Amino acid sequence: MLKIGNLDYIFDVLLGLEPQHIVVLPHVRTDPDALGSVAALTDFLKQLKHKVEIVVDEEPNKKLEFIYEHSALTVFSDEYLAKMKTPDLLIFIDHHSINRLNHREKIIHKYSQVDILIIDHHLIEAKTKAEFIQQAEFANRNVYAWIDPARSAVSEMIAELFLKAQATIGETISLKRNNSISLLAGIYGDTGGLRFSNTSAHCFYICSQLMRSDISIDKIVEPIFGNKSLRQIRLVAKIFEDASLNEAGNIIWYGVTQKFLAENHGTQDDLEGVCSDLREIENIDLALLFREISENEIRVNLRSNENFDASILARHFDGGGHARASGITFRGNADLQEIITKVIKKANELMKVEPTN
Ligand SMILES: [Mn+2]
Repeated sequence: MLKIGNLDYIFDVLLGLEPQHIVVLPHVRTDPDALGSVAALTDFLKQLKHKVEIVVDEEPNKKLEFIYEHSALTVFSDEYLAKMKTPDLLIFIDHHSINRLNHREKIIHKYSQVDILIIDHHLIEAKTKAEFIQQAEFANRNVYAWIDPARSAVSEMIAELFLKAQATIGETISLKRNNSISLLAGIYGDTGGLRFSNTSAHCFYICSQLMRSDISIDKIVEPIFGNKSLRQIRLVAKIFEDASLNEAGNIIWYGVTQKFLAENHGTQDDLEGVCSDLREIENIDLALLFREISENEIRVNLRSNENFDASILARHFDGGGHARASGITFRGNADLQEIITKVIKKANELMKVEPTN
């Protein structure tokens, strides 16, 4: 598993910057980890006297507002791009690819020589650091990266930056209560509330440090995992009712059409977490939720257990992610049923050759 950079390296890079204009870019469709790590890192940078902007692709889920309520988010538009001031540094958070920026890819093309700093925990496709840096979007600029797929969440990594700052330059940077809330929310999001296999001893240690800010954990758990409307629960019940199983009974899936959502007065936000819930059924090694986003876009969530590496299946269709949680996006005039058929066929094939551990 390739890792690039480390805490000490990125800490020194950040501390060495002259005060400057920084634009922070989390991945498209922000989740608790992207929002929590971006909010806390932005405050870290502001304490170092930088001028920082966070630019997102779309409005985040309102339920997650408690994570970033102390930060200003700008939703990207072409008007914004036209009057945007040239940044001195661009930061990728919780992803390491221009493909995860969606519309904001235009920022990278417009500022083709501005340095990029990356903090991420997703698996790296490239075999070596040299190969990684060779990607077209990184040409003609400096790239500073700390990418560690062994970390549970980028929020865990940003917490480490704060803890290192407290230990070394405590008078300049402090970890505030709202930073701890953002970071715990990020870790809770990516570990399913410290339940997934990415929850390491180190992750527990970081959480214990963040909990010292006197936080009641239910204030984080409730908005992320609870707080569901009856309408949403009923919609999810229909998905469970009609989900399909493969012959071996270890793969479960459901295709959500736009018609289904409209008939049940549902939104894409209602589907957050549903794939993980499907995976929790006994004997299920892989759960897939196919989501018809528009006529030209179908998105697939994949969740698995230790018997199957979902990222291998995702990468086969140009998707990506982690071994237990991955995603695929199909663009172009795609037929939901055709996509379901071909992804499930491949999943069944891989399931046969995948060694279990
Ligand atoms: Mn993450």
